[in-house]
Amino acid sequence: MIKSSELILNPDGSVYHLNLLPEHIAQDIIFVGDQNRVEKITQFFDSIEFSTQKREFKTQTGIFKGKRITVMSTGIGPDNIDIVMNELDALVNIDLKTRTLKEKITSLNIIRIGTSGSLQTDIPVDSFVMAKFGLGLDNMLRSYLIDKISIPKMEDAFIKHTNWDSRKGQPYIIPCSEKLEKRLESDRIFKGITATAGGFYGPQGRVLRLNIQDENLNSKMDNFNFEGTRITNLEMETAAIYGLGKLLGHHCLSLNAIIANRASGTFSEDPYKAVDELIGYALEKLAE
Ligand code: R1P
Repeated sequence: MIKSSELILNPDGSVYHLNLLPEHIAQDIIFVGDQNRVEKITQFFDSIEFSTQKREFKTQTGIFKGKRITVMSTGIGPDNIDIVMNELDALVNIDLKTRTLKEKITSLNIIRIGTSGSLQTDIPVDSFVMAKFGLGLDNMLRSYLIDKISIPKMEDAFIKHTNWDSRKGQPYIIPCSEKLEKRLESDRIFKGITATAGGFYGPQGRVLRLNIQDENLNSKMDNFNFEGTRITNLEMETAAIYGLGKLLGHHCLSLNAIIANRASGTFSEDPYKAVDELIGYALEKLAE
């Protein structure tokens, strides 16, 4: 039995941060960072059966073209992903009344629709990127046992290529769900490695008033190439989603609208349009 200090439930029996009961979520779940993006997606639904919000975690479940889908905001960063993935998993794989593990694992399909900065000059603003791999620079996942799901050969090549300072922890690389990759891919999407940072400024190489540990990291990431796969973009959730998804038995895929190009120093003139287009793209693919 899992103690009440470890799996915290609200008085109505819902999971602590997400405020959800098992019946509130669908098997197909869309993650967004920004809570205001939830309704940008559900506005296209035929009906909405459930809405709630606690802190940055806003959830709506409804029907899009006959398919039941949950849309949920995760807020920013891998630390939030730790909360969202564990609590979502508890909803399907732990009996919340008896606080015991269920015998049969239920696998969720989790698709992130995010915004991100491109690291490559030829991946322009307003394009879409699919993360074939998540590269975690953030360390959150290192609290778990990840040796069986990560890709040491690729990680070692990255560590060597960037001369990574081990005091910052050890980067990890996790693949996406091939099942969802096939379901959501097309010619118009760039594929590669999405790097996930544990912060927005220094951890992503931005200098305002503080010097950073490695000011050349982004350019070293630009030209990292592992057997033909390169790092396409930098954001703050994908690798953490992939890692916890793989460990818990869920299928995960991350799509990002490129709103900034860090290599050329440009920012989209209409970032909302790119995000809206990616939402339309992903919804249609999910409904197929
Ligand atoms: C930073 O501004 C946030 O935007 C990106 C980053 O991953 C981070 O969460 O994604 P979202 O727009 O999905 O939040």
